[in-house]
Amino acid sequence: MKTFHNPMHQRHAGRQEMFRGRLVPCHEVPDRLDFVLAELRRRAQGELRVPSLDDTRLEAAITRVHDPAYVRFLAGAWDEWVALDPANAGRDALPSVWPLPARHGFRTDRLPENFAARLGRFSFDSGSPLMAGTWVAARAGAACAIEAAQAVLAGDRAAFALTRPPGHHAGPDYFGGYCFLNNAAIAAQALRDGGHDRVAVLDIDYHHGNGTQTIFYERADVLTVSIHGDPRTEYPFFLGHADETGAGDGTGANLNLPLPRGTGFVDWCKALERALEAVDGFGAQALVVPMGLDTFEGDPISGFRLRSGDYETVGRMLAAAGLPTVLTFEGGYAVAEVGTNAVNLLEGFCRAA
Ligand code: OKP
Ligand code: ZN
Repeated sequence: MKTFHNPMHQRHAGRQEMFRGRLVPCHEVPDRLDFVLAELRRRAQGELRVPSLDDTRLEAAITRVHDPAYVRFLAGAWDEWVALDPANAGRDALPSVWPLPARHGFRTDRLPENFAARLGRFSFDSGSPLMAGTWVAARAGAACAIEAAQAVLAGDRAAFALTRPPGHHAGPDYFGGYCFLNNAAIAAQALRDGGHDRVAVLDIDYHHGNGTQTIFYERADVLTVSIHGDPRTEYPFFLGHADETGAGDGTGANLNLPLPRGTGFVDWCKALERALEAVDGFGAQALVVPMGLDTFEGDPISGFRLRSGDYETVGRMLAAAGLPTVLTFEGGYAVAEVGTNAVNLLEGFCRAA
């Protein structure tokens, strides 16, 4: 399996995120990706590629799922932040004020001039520091997702987009949950645009993929399925509930399988079987898997209990769907084990493919 990775990811290295009233060191660190890369090399798994997509095509693919005003904001955000105060060059930008659309009925087309206000307008939490290298890293990550989709469109059975920052929390016009561009959604759309009429996204990260769900919520051509910690107690709280099944044309094309904190592999697997049945029932021609490894028992911010060996089984089960598959790297914060777990999954997939 080809792995597309972005060396630019290193330039996104947030210092601190807001957690329970304090600024704490970021969990989403560059080492995560480098440990996966090292393990891929150590086990000689697949072929490593750096994307070479040109800017025009990249921009076009990104704006297929993200609002152009949001993309413009991200592209200029760091310069605006530093222009507020030269001392900001040594600090990350963290949002601190958010619009409340339901209560205020605010007009999404009226953008505040104030940068702090726009930072809130285009985000949903304070866990995602934006820094000098964020945009270049996020763009290079999206390029990996697009090239992975292109490899699959060209006939590869599967491809892996080894990206940072992650993507599945990023919505049409907002960042949050460490995510800026929704790599999985961009890949799914690239597969649609490349000729697959029906595409499924099966999100196996511990956290609900709220951004991906929202992007495709009213569409009949992309099924979104997610297995995750129950949002009644787990981040991102406001989406990911079992009764969210899609709307409009997309009615019936969203499936959430929330599980309680503490769930182990046996019950998690049952949910994966249900998810795969839904993918099959939908008649998907291609599959995108936002691949979070934060379901691991040793993950510092999550609550499921999968073990390292289980990921091989997960890979086999995903491959058994028999579909051209793009996998995108999402969560997984047990840094020392994330490489083993990721490559176990990829090897399981390759063995069963
Ligand atoms: C990203 B991914 C809120 C921070 C809460 C955010 C977790 C993001 C997980 N201030 N934690 O799905 O692995
Ligand atoms: Zn996660």
